[in-house]
Amino acid sequence: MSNYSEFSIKNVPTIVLHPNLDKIKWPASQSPSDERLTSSQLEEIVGLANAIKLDVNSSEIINLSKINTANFFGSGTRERIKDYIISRKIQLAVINTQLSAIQQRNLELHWRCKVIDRTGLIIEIFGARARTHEGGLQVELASLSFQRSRLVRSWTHLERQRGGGGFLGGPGERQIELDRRQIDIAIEQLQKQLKKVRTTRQLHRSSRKRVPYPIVALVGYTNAGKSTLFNKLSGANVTTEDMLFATLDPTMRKIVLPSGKSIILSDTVGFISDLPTHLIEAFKSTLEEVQSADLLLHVRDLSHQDTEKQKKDVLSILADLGISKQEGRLRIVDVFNKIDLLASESPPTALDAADKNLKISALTGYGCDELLVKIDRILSEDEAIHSFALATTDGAAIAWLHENGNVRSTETTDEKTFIEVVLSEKNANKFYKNFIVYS
Ligand SMILES: Nc1nc2c(ncn2[C@@H]2O[C@H](COP(=O)(O)OP(=O)(O)O)[C@@H](O)[C@H]2O)c(=O)[nH]1
Ligand SMILES: [Mg+2]
Repeated sequence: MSNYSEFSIKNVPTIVLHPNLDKIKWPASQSPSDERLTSSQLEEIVGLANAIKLDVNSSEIINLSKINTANFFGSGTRERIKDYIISRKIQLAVINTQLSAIQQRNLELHWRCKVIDRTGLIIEIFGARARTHEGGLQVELASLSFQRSRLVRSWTHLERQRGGGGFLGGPGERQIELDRRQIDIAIEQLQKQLKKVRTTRQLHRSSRKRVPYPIVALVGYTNAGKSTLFNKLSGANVTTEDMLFATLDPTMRKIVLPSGKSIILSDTVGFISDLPTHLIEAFKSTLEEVQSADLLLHVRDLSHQDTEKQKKDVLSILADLGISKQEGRLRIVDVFNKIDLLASESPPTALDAADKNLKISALTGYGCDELLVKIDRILSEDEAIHSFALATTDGAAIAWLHENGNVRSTETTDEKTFIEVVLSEKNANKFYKNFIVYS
């Protein structure tokens, strides 16, 4: 995954800890079918940390039989991790759970490094990925609500402390009440801004659509292999012009298909299991380009034991965004990845149904050429050659065809311009709707 992103926390030495709380009684509502293997939960959080280029030195499952209110971990674990942090000069600890503000602060004091929890990490990722003004505002809003919820928690804590005459009583309640009011004002302002931005969103979208290439977006679960595939497909033929494009937006690249047709390939954050509800809006805003895509490649980790459940989750989130297989012209195509891991075993049922062109290994490159051919075919499925006779003075229509179609020939007389052009069905309809056509 080369030159992929440039964030300030890039390459920070990091330790990732996944507290396994299975030994603690869970509410009955948590059905056993929702349980995922602890190891795949660890894998997911490491994948998330990698997504923003943290340098993960070490990752570990820590079995807990109870949670320490003040420090989250018991003292034995805390000391052991501290030794590791000091010896390896770790600067960031990511804990895959929800920490209270007090727990976070105490761990930071004890370990002398920055500590963030699952929600904190997800907010970092969304912040790094927010592409539009609206997306940025959404993430800021999520971040403020997160801060506010933690203020409330530490406030109750302080109140308890004062009752016992503790030294934390001093700055307490009043300051926190002020902080809270400030956050509320900021939240209110953000919500107003968001409302304004939303009303002009349609405008933004149509200007984005001016990119004269079809957009193919990679969607799927975290760790499915989207970024690996993105780099594989775009790595082979990156020109200087594409590099410029890549620095402007590292998650979108122009690639050329075997037919010579150019497309924009778009990588996405990916779906995250158990996404905290107050982050859902922010998450959706990272998927804006998905809504204007011409084709979605649903990258699936075929080696994952939950691959079918993951597929359902992804389709339901897409449906939430108003995207479904039946709707409109958008196509969703499953791409079966990590086939290299299955080679020796008997293939699962999902694989039997898979189009043989779409079994790939993003890592080894197996099947990637066939995938490009397949994309080519799907995108040209609804294309047809159209012949138009336009008024020669109708510069706008002629320019539009050049921009949105593949012009095969033109012939100009004083009055009329004859154009033969390959158009997708969508663009042909658009053209008939917006321009006067003589025949
Ligand atoms: N064995 C194998 N590993 C893969 C393949 N594709 C991706 N991976 C690995 O899966 C992990 C997650 O990949 P990544 O592209 O970051 O997933 P993303 O979260 O969907 O963007 C990385 O460790 C990749 O090296 C594949 O085809 N085979
Ligand atoms: Mg990725």
